[in-house]
Amino acid sequence: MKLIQTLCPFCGVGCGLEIVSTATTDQEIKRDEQGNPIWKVRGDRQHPSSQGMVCVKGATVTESIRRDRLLHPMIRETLDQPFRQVSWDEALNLMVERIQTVQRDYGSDALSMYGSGQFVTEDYYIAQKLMKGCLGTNNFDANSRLCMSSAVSGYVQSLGSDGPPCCYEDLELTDCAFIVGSNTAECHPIVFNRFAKYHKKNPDVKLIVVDPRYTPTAEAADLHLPIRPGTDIDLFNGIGYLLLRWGDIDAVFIDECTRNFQQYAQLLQSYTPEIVAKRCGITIEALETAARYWQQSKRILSLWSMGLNQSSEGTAKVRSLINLHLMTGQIGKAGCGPFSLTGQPNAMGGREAGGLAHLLPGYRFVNNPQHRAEVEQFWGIPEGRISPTPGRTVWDMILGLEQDEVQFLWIAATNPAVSLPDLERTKAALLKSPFTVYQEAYYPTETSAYAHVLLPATQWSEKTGVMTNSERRVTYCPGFDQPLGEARHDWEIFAEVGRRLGFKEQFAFQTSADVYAEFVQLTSGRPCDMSGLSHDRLQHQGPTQWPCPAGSTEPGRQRLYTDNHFATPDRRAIFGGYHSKGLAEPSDPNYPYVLTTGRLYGHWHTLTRTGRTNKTQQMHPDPFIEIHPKDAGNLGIENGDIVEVRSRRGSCQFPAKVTAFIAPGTVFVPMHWGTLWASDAEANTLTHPHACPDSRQPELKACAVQLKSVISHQLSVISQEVDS
Ligand SMILES: Nc1nc2c(c(=O)[nH]1)N[C@H]1C(S)=C(S)[C@@H](COP(=O)(O)OP(=O)(O)OC[C@H]3O[C@@H](n4cnc5c(=O)[nH]c(N)nc54)[C@H](O)[C@@H]3O)O[C@H]1N2
Ligand SMILES: Nc1nc2c(c(=O)[nH]1)N[C@H]1C(S)=C(S)[C@@H](COP(=O)(O)OP(=O)(O)OC[C@H]3O[C@@H](n4cnc5c(=O)[nH]c(N)nc54)[C@H](O)[C@@H]3O)O[C@H]1N2
Ligand code: SF4
Ligand SMILES: [Mo]
Repeated sequence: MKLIQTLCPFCGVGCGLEIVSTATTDQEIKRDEQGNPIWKVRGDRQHPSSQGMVCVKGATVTESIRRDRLLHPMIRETLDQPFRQVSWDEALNLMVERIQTVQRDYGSDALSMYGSGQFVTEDYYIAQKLMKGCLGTNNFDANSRLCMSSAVSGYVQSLGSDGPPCCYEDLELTDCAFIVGSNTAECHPIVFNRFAKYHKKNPDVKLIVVDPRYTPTAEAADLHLPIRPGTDIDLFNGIGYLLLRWGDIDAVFIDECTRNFQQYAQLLQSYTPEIVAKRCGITIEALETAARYWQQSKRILSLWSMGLNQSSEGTAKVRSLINLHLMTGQIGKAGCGPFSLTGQPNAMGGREAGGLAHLLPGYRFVNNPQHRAEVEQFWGIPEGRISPTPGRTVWDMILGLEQDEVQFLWIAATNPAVSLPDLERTKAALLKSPFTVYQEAYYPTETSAYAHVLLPATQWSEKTGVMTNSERRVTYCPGFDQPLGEARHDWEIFAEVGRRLGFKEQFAFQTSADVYAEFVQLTSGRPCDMSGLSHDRLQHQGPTQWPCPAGSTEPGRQRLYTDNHFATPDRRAIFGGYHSKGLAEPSDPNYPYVLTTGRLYGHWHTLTRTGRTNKTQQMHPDPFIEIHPKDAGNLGIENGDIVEVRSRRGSCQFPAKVTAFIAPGTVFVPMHWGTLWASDAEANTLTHPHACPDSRQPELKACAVQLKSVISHQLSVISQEVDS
């Protein structure tokens, strides 16, 4: 029996999987009609993060991984031509020539790369070494910009460094989980299961869920606060006000371990329960109950994700939540702390490896001269090669295409023609791109229509690398299946282009273990120190949390800041008090509803895998819009009617799901369906790109829309009957 231990390639929970084949020889492996091996998947009981549990996505992952794959490099001169298959040599030569021409004629900043939290750490490291180190432009950004960047900037500004301080064991040690803007039950199911089991067994343990929707997560809550979208800062400040008034603060911790409390306390004065309850659209009693849970809990664990991060004031929201932990001393101890749940399987690894336009490996920053000098020296590149200015965020790349400033765009492991905001504008910009390379596992995706060059990439199961999950745990993921067609590993493609551009020494790697070995050296002495890790150690010791410095015999550290020393220069955490500016695009009489967008349990993002998996496709076959019965009644909309939803940027049509699970005045649309899977149902046709000034993360969670019933359900049933 062949047994492979690896990590689930879907969400940031990072569950351990065991891939099992009962065959003893290659000939005996069971295969489907296309001759692809059929693997059995089960949870890995030895993986400390998931302890043998998996959700439907992990359990069914192998069904889709060999369907509709991109097999060969393809090129075309213009987007209206068909692709023609070419050799790797021809595709790479074309790219290298083009990079050199663009550099000569426009400068390095006309080059941009847009990557993904679905890279392994080795892919990330090589991609940004190529762009930032060798080509001298910081224009490397990742889809984590749409996902985690507010958590990063919130942690950095409040605690001095990125890095979630908590671990999953805290889920089973807390007195109260405060879940904000996270549908954990559907999006981080195994994190949710670990807490839910413990919650059920311990009636004194509380769960507060803050979400404008009554989600499956909210269903399990002792207290659900269905706040108006975008009012989280008011809520946090309202809780802070009450804790301060009741005297339930940790004065010693505040005094010895923090800065700026006085300003924060001053700011809280205007957050009386009356004002806060009104702004948030909840009752004073509900607000007070939430504050009581905070008051009575010795250990309170906040969990958040996109409901806070995807906001034009995402950093302020994250910091306002961290303030509550600082004022109560609820950090650096078992069972408590501000715990950001990462979205993608290796968005954490991306942060470590310098995978955003303002970062360098080892939690360094491009605008820090010392950080640049350290990295330049280590890479053996001339002093001053790394630019001191943060590169283009992904939205800046779109603007750069509009203004002819981006001349070469390289997209890998993400599907921006579905997932970026203001999709009509995004698509128009992509259409205008003089040269786009798209490095993908599948064909087609919505983005392949905008590519001049398609490069076939291997994906999970075929490539070896490491990924870090939300609790800072690093897992070795071996390649256990043959690459399909001519697909190559992402990091190998980046390295090959680097060598062809003349950087032979910088990209002289033989294996991904070599890449990892180089990368971890750059983390030495940094907050995310992984210098003690290697592929070999991870294979033998199993999944390990960082920090894990070289020479240390510790098996990795569970929690950060246990000594109450933070990563700021004076080692104190910093209160950052904010008044909310509200939504970037609030509703108004013309666009009277707030649209929010998000995810469903069985589907993953743009459906490249879960759309090709029977079980998940059957779970959620079609897009829909959730509307509260009151709103539906006012508009004459009934369940199943086709509703036209219009924002200032475009319109879509969805079947209505009339449900009290959404707050009145708010509507919800899943983000999953692009043009290949449904017509006129792309959530991002409606969304806008206004972003947080600090994290530059767009407000994908709220825009103003109008609704109109276009086809009544009754009529559509009749017309279907007539048709047949
Ligand atoms: N099944 C599944 N799981 C996934 C993914 C997937 O595609 N499918 N993707 C992964 C990725 S990359 C990510 S980033 C995570 C995302 O994980 P989550 O953030 O949990 O998922 P979302 O559904 O995007 O949004 C969460 C909730 O935010 C709420 N919300 C909207 N506006 C506000 C607000 O103003 N305040 C508050 N408090 N809440 C608000 C929404 O109603 C929604 O229920 O999931 C990961 N896991
Ligand atoms: N309206 C709205 N929009 C959103 C969000 C939202 O909540 N609402 N959420 C945002 C967030 S948090 C995220 S993370 C993004 C996600 O958005 P995307 O990144 O666009 O979504 P995915 O479908 O995960 O795209 C990943 C692509 O990589 C390919 N792939 C998988 N593995 C590999 C590999 O190893 N190598 C290569 N080269 N390709 C690979 C897959 O086939 C797929 O096409 O969406 C964002 N957009
Ligand atoms: S919870 Fe996330 S990591 Fe775990 S099996 Fe499900 S999708 Fe995979
Ligand atoms: Mo994400």
